[in-house]
Amino acid sequence: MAIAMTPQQEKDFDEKGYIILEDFLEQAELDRLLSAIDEVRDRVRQVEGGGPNDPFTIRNALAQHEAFLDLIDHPKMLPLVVDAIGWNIQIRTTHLDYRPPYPKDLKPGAIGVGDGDDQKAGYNNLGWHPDLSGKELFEGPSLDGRLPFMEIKVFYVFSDLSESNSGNLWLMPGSHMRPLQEWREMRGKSDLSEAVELRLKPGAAVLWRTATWHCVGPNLSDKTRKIMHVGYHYRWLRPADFIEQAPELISKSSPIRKQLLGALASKDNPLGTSPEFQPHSQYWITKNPDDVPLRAWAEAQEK
Ligand SMILES: O=C(O)CCC(=O)C(=O)O
Repeated sequence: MAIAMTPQQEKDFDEKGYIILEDFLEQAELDRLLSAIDEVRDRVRQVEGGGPNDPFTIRNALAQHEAFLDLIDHPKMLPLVVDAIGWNIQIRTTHLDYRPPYPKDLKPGAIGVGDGDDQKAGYNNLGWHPDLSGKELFEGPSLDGRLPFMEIKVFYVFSDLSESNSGNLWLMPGSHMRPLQEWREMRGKSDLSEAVELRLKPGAAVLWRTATWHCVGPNLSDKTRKIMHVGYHYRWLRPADFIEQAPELISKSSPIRKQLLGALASKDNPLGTSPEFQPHSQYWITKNPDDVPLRAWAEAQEK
C-alpha cells in the first residue's frame, strides 16, 4: 500500500519511469541550497582551480554541506522514495552538477550522442544511457534483456531549466522496459522523436527509475545549471561514492539517516554472531531491527 504516491504517480513511475513534482522545494530551502552551492563552488575553485565559467561535478555531495545532506531524508520526499523502492535502502550516490553557460564559440554536440566539443571541454554531456548499464556494471545477460530494477534517483532542480537548451535532463519515457540491446543499437544516433526534454523551474524535483534512458542537453542559456541527483539503492548493493561515510557524520545522524548513510546501528560484528564459520552480512537479512529503522517508520506511515 502506498504511503504517499497517488495512483497517477504510481502509474507514471511504472509506465513512464518518472514522476515530476513541480514546486517541490520551499523558497527558503532553495535559497539555502543555492547559497550552499556557492560556498562549495568557492571551495572547489580553491582546491581544484578553474575559472568562474568552468563546469564541475561533485560526488558524495552530501558530505560537502548540511543543506545537501538534508535532501537525503527530506520529509516530503522520503515517503515517495519508500513507495518507489521500499525501506531496505541506502544512498548510492549524491551528485551535484554546476554548469555555466557555454562559451559562445563552443559548438554543442548532438543531444544524446555525447561526443561533441562540449563533452571534450568537460561539460559531462553524457549520451543516452540507463544507469548501471556500462560494461563493468550490468551488461551481463538478464532473462528478457532488460535491466533489473535496482535503484532510483531524485533529480532536484535549483536553477531555472524551464527553457529549452539550458542543460536540461532528457528522458525517454518507458525506456526502462526496453531491452538494453535497443539502447546499444541506438548509440551514436540521436532519435529525439519519443524523448522528453524536462523544462523545469527552480524547486522542482523528479523521482525517476535510473534504468530510464537519459541524457543532458547543452547549456546555451545565460544561466548556470545547478542540479543534484540523490540516488537510492538496496542495502545489499555497494554505494558508488563512498565505502563508509565519515564517523563524525554518522554519529551526529538520526537513526534513519544512519541507515541511509550505509551505517549499522548495532556495534556487533556486521557479519553476525558467528563471523568465523557462519558469516552473515547484516546488510542482507537484517537481524537487528535498529539497523533498518526505515522499516518501522514505513509500517507506521501505512496505518
Ligand atoms: O547531470 C545530470 O542531470 C545527469 C547525469 C547522468 O546522466 C548520470 O548521472 O547518470
